[in-house]
Amino acid sequence: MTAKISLTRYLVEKQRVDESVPSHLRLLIEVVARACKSISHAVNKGALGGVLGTAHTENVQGEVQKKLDIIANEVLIEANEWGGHLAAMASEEMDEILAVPHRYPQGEYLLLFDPLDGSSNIDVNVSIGTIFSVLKKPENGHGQAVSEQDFLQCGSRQVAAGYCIYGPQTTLVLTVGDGVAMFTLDREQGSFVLTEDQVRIPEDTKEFAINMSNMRHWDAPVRRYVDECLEGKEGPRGKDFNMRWVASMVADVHRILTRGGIFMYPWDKREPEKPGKLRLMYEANPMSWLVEQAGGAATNGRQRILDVQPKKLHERVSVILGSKNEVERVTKYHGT
Ligand code: P6P
Repeated sequence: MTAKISLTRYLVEKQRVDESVPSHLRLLIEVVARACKSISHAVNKGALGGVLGTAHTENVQGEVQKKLDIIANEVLIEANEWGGHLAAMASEEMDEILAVPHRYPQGEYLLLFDPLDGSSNIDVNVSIGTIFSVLKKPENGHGQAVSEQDFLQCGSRQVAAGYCIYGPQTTLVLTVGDGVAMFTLDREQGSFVLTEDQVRIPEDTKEFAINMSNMRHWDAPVRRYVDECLEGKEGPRGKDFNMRWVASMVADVHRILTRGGIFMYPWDKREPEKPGKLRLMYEANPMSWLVEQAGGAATNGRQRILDVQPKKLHERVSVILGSKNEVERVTKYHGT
């Protein structure tokens, strides 16, 4: 019986081998993992915990907040503010950044998160998740207060990224820049245990994920790609495709990391002034880094998502990610 590798042991061994996980970053990841365990517990209670339904408030995105959105946000803030590893946090659920209170030591990291992605699925018992991204606070002179500008870094500058999916299993998926590892929550031990390491996404796939109800609003390249998939064996692709759409990015990305596929939430004509629906800093960037670290690709149709220079904290982006050869095909169609 091989020894179970806990998240803590995985991180300690990484820290020992190549310093890719300095002690404060290890603390940060472990604190986020503990917060995800608490969120998983609240999610799993459902109606029994009185946590379903809306909170009758809206977030910065103008979206109605679910009670669990707010609970998850508060759990992550309370878990991370005292440890001395963070300078500030940013969340999909908060308009402004949140600097660590002065009563606690300030750290060198910035934590961004979507506390509960896919919350439209909460009340119908479909998988949801927490997405997180870690940046280093830029050296901007001693004593200068942390600002939103400090967060506006390309996704290629992330030092850790991951998500925790609350589904049939609660699984934490993490990269610190040398591959992707998956840790499943062992509820008897109360710890995350390594269940997959060096995850690889197949370069080809027969499965695409997109919200088909938006078809009439898509730009031509996306329409062409999906039409060719639908033409199946008789069409230019010479093979039949399957379709999935969970409407939880975490669940769709987890499936792609597990068996391949392509996920698309592209720009469309419904709100032409917005580049897309998904948020760059705490949805697209962490998911894109995970996908690239697993051998996949992630673009906005024209450039690598991790190279997009953010201008605003809550800015949106068009997302095409997953099996490398499929993402390259869609991106090529955008160039023609
Ligand atoms: P639609 C969830 O609200 C989310 O941000 C992603 O998790 C998901 O992929 C997408 O929006 C679903 O959007 O328009 O299909 O409901």
